[in-house]
Amino acid sequence: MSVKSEEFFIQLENSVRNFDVDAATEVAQRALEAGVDPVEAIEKGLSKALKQVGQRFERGELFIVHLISAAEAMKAAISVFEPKILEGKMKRKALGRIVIGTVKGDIHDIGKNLVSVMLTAGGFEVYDLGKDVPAASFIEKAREVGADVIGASALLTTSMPAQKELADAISESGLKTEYIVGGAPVNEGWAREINAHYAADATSAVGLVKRLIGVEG
Ligand code: B1M
Repeated sequence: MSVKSEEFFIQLENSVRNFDVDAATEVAQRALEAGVDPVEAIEKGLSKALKQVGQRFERGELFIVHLISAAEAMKAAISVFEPKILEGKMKRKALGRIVIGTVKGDIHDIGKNLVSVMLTAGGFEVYDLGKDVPAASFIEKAREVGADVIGASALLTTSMPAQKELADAISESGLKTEYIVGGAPVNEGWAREINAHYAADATSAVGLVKRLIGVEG
């Protein structure tokens, strides 16, 4: 990682920490112009800051309005990076179909959106159902499009049981789809317990999906 990239990561981190949408947008644009890798910028700058904001919220130093403003700054920068991430990476023929969403009771969607973008950039056809999605909607969409994989994100310990409900719904549906889960409180052990596969971040989700459906590239 170059010194130049490192400087942009710090500026991006600061823009989210300061809840500054304009700065986040402007730094993201300058970072792209300077040739900084957008995925690295999201992981090493923006995500790092949002995690810190979350920790301060947990300690009672910040309020919900701060979480919302920090998320807005992060989203603004991501919308600058997104076209670059997708540029030139879309394969002509889709490697597979994925239905993805954030589970019922959970409205966190920044991480899930990143996973969707990375899977799209990785050559998959992605059907993103959004947030607060009931298990039945995942099943219905997966059946409709002939999905190879269903992916469910959960950011709350209280919404993790909805990942299990979806695992049960998939097995009851008779669908032959693979099931992957992720999100900050989720781990390998939980995934194993509910008969799912686990990806820690958006980049590893792409590798996992490729392995699961046996495609190269
Ligand atoms: Co909330 N929130 N939040 N929040 N929020 C957390 C999750 C929390 C940990 C903060 C804290 O207290 N430290 C805490 C949960 C505690 C717990 O359950 N143990 C919390 C809480 C309590 C809440 C509310 C209940 C607060 C309240 O109302 N009192 C409320 C819940 C509302 C609801 O969902 N019903 C709430 C609301 C919100 C906002 C709306 C304000 C906002 C979300 C905005 C949005 O998403 N559009 C928000 C935010 C921003 C956060 C934090 C600060 C940041 C989350 C984030 O976007 N991270 C978060 C703190 C934290 O996570 N440490 C927090 C960046 C993102 C890139 O990372 O989502 O982890 P992440 O995604 C990663 C990986 O996890 C993985 O890849 C992604 C990219 O690498 N991944 C997958 C994610 N999904 C995947 C799926 C996969 C594979 C990998 O396959 C399918």
